[in-house]
Amino acid sequence: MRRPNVLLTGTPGVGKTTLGKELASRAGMTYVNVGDMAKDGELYEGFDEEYDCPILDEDRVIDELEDKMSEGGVIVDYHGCDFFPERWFHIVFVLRTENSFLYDRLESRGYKGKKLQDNIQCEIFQTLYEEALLSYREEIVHQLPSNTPEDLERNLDQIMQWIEQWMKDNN
Ligand code: DAT
Repeated sequence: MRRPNVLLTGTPGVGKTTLGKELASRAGMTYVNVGDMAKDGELYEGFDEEYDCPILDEDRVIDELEDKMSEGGVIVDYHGCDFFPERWFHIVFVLRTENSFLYDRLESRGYKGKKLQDNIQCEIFQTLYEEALLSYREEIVHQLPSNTPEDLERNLDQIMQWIEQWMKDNN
């Protein structure tokens, strides 16, 4: 049975991991956290002093994921989306969180100063939504509110329905 590949993107803290793991368990799909994968495999090509974070080696990430992606049924979670091959994804969800919620989540994650401000600005300027629109066909890019546990449940239900429909249409 063929299954779709789903991309979950958005500013750090919007809830990609929470949604992605639960979705994978409900749909029987594979969850891939690109940040964790890069950390485990040291898939970096330097360190960004300004943003205080390692620089992802995008080519190696793509090489490592290619086989898995071609099988289908993968949920990819990353706070960037412009370097993945467009053909990988059947649907793209950009999670969105209001500032006050996001601020609290990032602060409790230990972010402060410039790092905290940069991430809040990233959400205000809808950077990831625009990146997704530039990288994928507009018809497959959807924004989802991710403020409350009720939003999470609604998003899970909606995406599950979409996956089931996709499987009916494609098998
Ligand atoms: P991300 O993977 O986008 O960085 P996360 O899944 O780690 O985000 O979530 C960040 C924090 O916010 C974490 O403490 C769980 C919480 N959270 C996620 N989705 C939520 C929602 N819909 N409502 C309330 N809290 C949520």
